[in-house]
Amino acid sequence: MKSYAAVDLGASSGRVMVGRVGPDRLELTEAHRFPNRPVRTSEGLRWDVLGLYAGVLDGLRAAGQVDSVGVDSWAVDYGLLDADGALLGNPVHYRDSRTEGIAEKVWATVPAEELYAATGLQYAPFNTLYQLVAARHSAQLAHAERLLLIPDLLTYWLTGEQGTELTNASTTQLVDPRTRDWSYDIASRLGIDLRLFAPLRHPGDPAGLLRAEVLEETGLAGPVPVTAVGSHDTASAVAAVPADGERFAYICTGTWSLAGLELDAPVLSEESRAANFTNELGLDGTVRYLRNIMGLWLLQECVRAWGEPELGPLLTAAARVPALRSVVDAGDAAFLAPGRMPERIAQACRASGQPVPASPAEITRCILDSLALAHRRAIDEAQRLAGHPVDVVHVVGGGTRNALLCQLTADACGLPVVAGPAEAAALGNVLVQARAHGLVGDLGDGRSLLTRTQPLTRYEPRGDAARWHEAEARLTGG
Ligand code: ADP
Ligand code: LRH
Repeated sequence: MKSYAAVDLGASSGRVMVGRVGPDRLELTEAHRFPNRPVRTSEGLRWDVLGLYAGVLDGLRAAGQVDSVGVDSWAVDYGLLDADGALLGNPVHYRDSRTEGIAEKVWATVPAEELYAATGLQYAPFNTLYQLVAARHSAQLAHAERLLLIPDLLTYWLTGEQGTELTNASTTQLVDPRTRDWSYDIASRLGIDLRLFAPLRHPGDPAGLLRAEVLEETGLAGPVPVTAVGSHDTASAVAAVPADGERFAYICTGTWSLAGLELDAPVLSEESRAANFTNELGLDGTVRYLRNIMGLWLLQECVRAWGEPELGPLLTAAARVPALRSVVDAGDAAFLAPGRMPERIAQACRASGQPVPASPAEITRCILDSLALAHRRAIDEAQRLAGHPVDVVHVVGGGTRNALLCQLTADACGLPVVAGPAEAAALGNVLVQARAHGLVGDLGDGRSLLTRTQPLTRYEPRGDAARWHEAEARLTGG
């Protein structure tokens, strides 16, 4: 058996997981989990990246001796380094308001249609491209010699080596999904200097060795290699979807719901742009064709506002609330910013003339019904736009621990849901490391290993399609 440490930083928590891999065996244990709490400073919303790095070091110490380490995290955000390699400021959080109104400025130079045709990325205000345009006149960017995406920044701190891992680079909106290389034309028209980025590296590439200080701090015996993985957490999570064949859809449910398909080539049609589907790059030449849905962020923010009650009793109470009384558009970017979430959800229900949920149980039910409805729309539309029909929906990520959400998703989609693994991103991270060291084969081999070794739960649709159709019509006016 070989051991791999998967550092997986989600927007709500970071964890260091240990994957033990051997012939027909794959076991995952949690070495350390720590909260990821953004901080609002006088400058705006920032990631506490040093706190996260400290959590990573604690996690590696708890993990014990491993054969390699891989790092993945949420997408799009970055740290800037000066000429000495020192971090310039705290990385800006993608929910920070600095990108408001920036897209219109970008589209005046490169029309939205052209941008989509060149990069395949859905419009999201926080795509790195918009962040860089928003920061254009900042002193930090003026002094920056290097931009490292968050997992690449942590890898740099662990190893001293710099690179830009491709799956996460594809979320910058500066990569062409056909060539899987930088989109030089888009960058130059927007005045973005691609020399800021370190050379591209690919999942499976070596990313250096743990530095001597890191070995000392974690108690590990060197040399310990760091291996580039699908460093976008969603790339790692999709690599760990325990699917058989091609006729499947997936939903990565955590802070976000990322719902869509795995394809061989991007879909760059105007219809696809209008439907706001993205084409992110995955392992082995695959494309993640998906839509971002607000996800369990809606619930996380309500739970924060309610003083952090336990999820179990809240979900039990929500299951008793009548279904589909009120739904909101869980794809609406109006829910992106933090704060006052229960009021904002109630207000959206009031504005659309639906009953206004009041108690935590009612609001939770409204969120889960709305997420299931958004899952249904994304999966229906993805199949149509890509001409790629599916028979099953795989749900992975923290939301698989929410049985009500999984059942509602099966009901809404009218398809069986196979839920699990909950720690898909960490498993995808481990599988890429194991593969780089010759222990597992291609994407399909990894998936079949997961099917054989990980506990999965199946939810059958309960056949109330008309009710979901009616609820959808409430939102679309159709
Ligand atoms: P991220 O990687 O974006 O931080 P995760 O994949 O860790 O997100 O998922 C976090 C979400 O999982 C939480 O917001 C919560 O709604 C859900 N979750 C976690 N544990 C449980 C649980 N025991 N029961 C129900 N839901 C849970
Ligand atoms: C999920 C995720 C998602 C991105 C968002 C910024 O953690 O990486 O795929 O769109 O964060």
